[in-house]
Amino acid sequence: MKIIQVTGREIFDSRGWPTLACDIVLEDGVVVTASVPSGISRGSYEARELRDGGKRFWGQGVLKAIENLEQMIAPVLVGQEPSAIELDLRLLELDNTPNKANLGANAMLAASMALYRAHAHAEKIELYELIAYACGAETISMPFPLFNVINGGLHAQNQLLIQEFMIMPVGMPSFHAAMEYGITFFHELKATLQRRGKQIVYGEEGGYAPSATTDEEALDMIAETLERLGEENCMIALDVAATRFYDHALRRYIVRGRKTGSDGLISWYKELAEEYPICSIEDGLHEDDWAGWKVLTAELSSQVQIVGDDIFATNPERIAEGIASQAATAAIIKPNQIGTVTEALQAVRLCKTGQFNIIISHRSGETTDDFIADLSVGASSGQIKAGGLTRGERLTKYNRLLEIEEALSYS
Ligand code: 2PG
Ligand code: MG
Repeated sequence: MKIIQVTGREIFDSRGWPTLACDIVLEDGVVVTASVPSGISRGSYEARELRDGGKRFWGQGVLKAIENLEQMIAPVLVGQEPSAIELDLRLLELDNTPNKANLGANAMLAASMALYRAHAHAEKIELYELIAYACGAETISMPFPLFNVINGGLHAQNQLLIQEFMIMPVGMPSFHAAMEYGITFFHELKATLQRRGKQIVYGEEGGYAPSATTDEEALDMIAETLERLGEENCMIALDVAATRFYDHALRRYIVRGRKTGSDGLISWYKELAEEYPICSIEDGLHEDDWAGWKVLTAELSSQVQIVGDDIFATNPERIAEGIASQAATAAIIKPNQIGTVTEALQAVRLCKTGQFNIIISHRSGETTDDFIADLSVGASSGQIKAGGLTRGERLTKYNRLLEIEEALSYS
């Protein structure tokens, strides 16, 4: 089943910015499609997303990336069997840069995701089965979801420092049950917000974005809702996204107008973990603060999962360093931070060998592509964060997980 055509298309993401879709046409006439997301709170170690520059869409167009896809990537793929890993490796050779600066990580990832879909189709298997095979895994499992219920930081127009307040239903018998809890919580949280006179506003990732004067106020509203629903079934997870408020010139974090070092933030996290049922803290410190990360992990990891996002950027080399130096206990995996699905799977395998937990993650600018749902099942990642419980581009990932769980229950 050979590839007969590869084309790209400029589409628009959940924030109304251009992004890229790739269509691969196979010999049997089937067309598989994939589209790539884009983040706002991006780390500096992420692979390079190619944007056009110039005036059109304030420089954000992706026509150059499409040109690369059609003029440089397509000739490598057309006429070949859609063997995803092999072709991803060919694309890496073709790009031949450490950060995808030649072809563009967006052009490469669109092709890579579409290749995985084409490969699964050619083998007549599900995408998550192909991913499990590519991970060398014999079994698969459904992930625990981290639902983003309150948005702050760069994802909302409010005063909250912390970017994502998430809930993680635990001890649930199934993904369906976790989803039922999440949805119920989300509607109950709306009632809590309304009772406190908050306007119902949504953030970039489909959680609420209330005006709250402190992060503790947001946590109180979540805790109050948890109490009503039975808190023994649910924990709180945070993505602080601290890279954003680190001032490199001052070498200090700027927290509500006050300067602090990593020690100040670590003490704050300890207090929060005492006060609230927090099970996970992502990007508690900035992407270069390796010394601080080691202290954070030493002091808090017995109680809380310490998750690296910007610091690792789904880069196997950086994750290996994180494992070796005990700078965290978990890594976020976002395929567009590294540029190909095959490298994201390498990162997954590395985490497993090094006993790091894994959270497969969406981006704030998303499309309706549900690839990461299959990725989380095939890679048996254990955890996934795909945003809040409104907005189609978020729900499509959760709904695909419901579909997979149902299919697995019949097999
Ligand atoms: C994050 C992500 C996704 P963004 O920091 O984890 O939630 O945000 O896509 O804006 O980088
Ligand atoms: Mg993050």
